[in-house]
Amino acid sequence: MKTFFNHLHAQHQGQFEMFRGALVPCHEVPARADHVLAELQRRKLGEICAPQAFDAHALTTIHSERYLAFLENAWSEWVALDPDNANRDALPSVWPTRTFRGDVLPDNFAARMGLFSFDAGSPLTSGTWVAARAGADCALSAAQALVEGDKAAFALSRPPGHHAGADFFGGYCFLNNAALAAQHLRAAGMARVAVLDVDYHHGNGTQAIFYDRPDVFFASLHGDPRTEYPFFLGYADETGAGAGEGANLNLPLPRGTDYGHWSDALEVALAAIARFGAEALVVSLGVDTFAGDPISGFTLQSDDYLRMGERLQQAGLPTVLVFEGGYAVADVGINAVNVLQAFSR
Ligand code: 6XA
Ligand code: ZN
Repeated sequence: MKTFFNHLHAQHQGQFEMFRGALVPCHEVPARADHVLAELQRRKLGEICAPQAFDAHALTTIHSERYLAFLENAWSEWVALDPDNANRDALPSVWPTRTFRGDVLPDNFAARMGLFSFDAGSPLTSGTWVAARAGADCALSAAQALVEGDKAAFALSRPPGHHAGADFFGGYCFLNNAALAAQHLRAAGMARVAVLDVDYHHGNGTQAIFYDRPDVFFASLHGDPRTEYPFFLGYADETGAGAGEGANLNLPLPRGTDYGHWSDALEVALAAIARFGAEALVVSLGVDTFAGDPISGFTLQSDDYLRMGERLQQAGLPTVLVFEGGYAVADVGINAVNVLQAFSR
């Protein structure tokens, strides 16, 4: 399986995130992707490819133009406010919650940061746009590899994507790589595409992007949002809307879930994807389900990722795997590559 590696990922290097009431060093660090790349190379697993450059139109299929324009220019606006800002990341601190207006685009930069985000855990840095943009190219290139006949492809990039919506960032995510890949497959003629999100956290952005669409099925296994981030989406009663009714499946699981129970939920998701009649699969591959993950609550072991990869492969669909979360940095490469290796066998 080819890996499309984002060689610009380290341009996004946040310093601090707001976490449990304090500014703490970012969990989402460049070493994560480097460990995955090193492990792929160590096991000689497939070719490492540079992504193809896609034009802006590929992004506007998923993200709003005003959000993309904001993201692209945000760093220069931030530094223009105060030259000292060049040394500190931008974090939002005010949001339009219920009863406020979301239709007005304020001039004030802090206000626009809030309009286009949903948490204070996702620092916007000097290289965020460049890294996220190249990551989108990786996801699109992986999808294009399927269009050209490859059975599977891996997009190895960060920042991750599944929390990013059509016009907001959050949860360390800026551009929704999995959604971009799914949409690319649709545009290339695959009538029905499924996104399976196995990250510990619910992929609220992906769900929202496809919620009213009958052509893209979204299934997610994740920590129960009653206790786990992102809290405000990911419940079992979210089944899709309008023409998309029935094309959304959430399988929230309690903290402490091990692979035995997790894989029961995986069977439910894969059965639903098979019933849906997907012609291709996009997997949001977060490995923060690992027992050693510092911000998550499941108890998967490294060997379980081999079983996961084997089972995903048995679904028998052309598959794009997109790297998402996973913060036990020293184990992230082993766990992610276990999935890929078992998938490739
Ligand atoms: C709250 C935790 C963000 C979770 C990011 C993640 N700051 N999402 O791994 O999949
Ligand atoms: Zn996650």
